[in-house]
Amino acid sequence: MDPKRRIRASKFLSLVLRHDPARAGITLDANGWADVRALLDGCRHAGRRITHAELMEIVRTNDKRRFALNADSTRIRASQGHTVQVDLALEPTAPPELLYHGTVGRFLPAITAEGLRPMSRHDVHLSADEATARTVGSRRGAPVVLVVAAGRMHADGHAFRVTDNGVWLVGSVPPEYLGAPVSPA
Ligand code: HQG
Repeated sequence: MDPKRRIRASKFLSLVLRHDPARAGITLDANGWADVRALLDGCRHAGRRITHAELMEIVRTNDKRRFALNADSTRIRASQGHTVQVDLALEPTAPPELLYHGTVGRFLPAITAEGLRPMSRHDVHLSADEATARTVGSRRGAPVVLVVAAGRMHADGHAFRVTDNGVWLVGSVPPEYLGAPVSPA
């Protein structure tokens, strides 16, 4: 599959499976799963034809493993990033001592004052390593990476979950758990 076409298709799938299932005329179940056949039919009707083989290739090769299939590959969901209400049914999990959040300088005054908030998504998204956080931040400009005292938060009773693709989720991060921005390597 041509890389440009693959990225375009992957972005459309993220839109449908995270934010706007109606765009492909489908619904997600309570846990965010869509029927693969219905999704492919819906994409075709929306003028965004993706073959079954292409979908499997996208799931397999996606750089951030954004999509997950169920055991018999009849259902698919986005592993994180939703704005539509879904329950990913992930178990609370003890996080590593430190997690990282990539953002940009213009958000720092608000983040320093009120901590990290989920904004339009369900949860604050945190990365297990600094390099990934830097990439996340760079979507919006010159990246700034914040260290989150996840171990201390967990000890204080905050519930963390980790998605199928290794992104850490937490409802919010109060300012007292945020360290000073990490300087670029
Ligand atoms: C910022 C992508 C002001 C926050 C990524 C971020 C990730 C605040 C933005 C996933 C704030 C929200 C999520 C506050 C947080 N005041 N700004 N109190 N608290 N912010 O896109 O973490 O590539 O909803 O710093 O890789 O950037 O799409 O969250 O800049 O894993 O698969 O508000 O989405 O995944 O932005 O990204 P987002 P995010 P994909």
